[in-house]
Amino acid sequence: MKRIIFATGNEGKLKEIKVILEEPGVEVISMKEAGIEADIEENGTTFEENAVIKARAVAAKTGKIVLADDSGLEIDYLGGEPGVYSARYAGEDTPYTVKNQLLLDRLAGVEKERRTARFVCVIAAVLPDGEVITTRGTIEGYIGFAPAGENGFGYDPIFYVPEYECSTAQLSMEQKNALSHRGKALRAMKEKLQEYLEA
Ligand code: ITT
Repeated sequence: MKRIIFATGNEGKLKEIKVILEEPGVEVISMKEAGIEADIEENGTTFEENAVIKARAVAAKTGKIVLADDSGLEIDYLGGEPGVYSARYAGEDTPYTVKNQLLLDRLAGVEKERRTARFVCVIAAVLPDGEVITTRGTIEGYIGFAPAGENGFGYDPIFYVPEYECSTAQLSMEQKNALSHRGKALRAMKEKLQEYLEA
């Protein structure tokens, strides 16, 4: 059994990641499940930098392959905010009902055409020999006029996709994974790791 340690404390991400990466012979475990504690300071200025910081911090404590995800929501009307600060926007512990409403308020009166946004995800892998690989995925959409849906996590209730004209919180996990930033970045990573996973 190949075990991949995923350097994340975000349960919503972990659920999506397991569905995409796990297959017979490959198991994904969180750093908590691996018994690894790491206090990681995400002080990078890009998704790439932060993903590598997280994967390296955990890789330093194990000889196994470690993956990390750094992701966020870019809203064009707000100059790309909250971007790399998505988790910290309006305070790390502020509930997403509040964060989502704040963003909706900042877009009050803005018509649909100017509410364009995207989710971005960068996956970093640190291999046991120290080699670092990154992959990136995005999904284009727009900020809706009201939150909707109970699935997913974070900003999903306000992020709408033109493919379905509904929020990503209204999609099943399978539907979201097929289109999402994380799905795309993880599938690209899976391909790059194929050799390693088969070994
Ligand atoms: P880890 O660093 O422990 O993985 P985190 O939540 O702090 O967890 P990030 O620093 O990468 O992760 O922040 C990403 C934030 O972007 C996340 O907390 C959400 O607010 C938002 N986000 C990313 N992907 C999302 C998705 O698929 N749906 C909704 N919100 C998402």
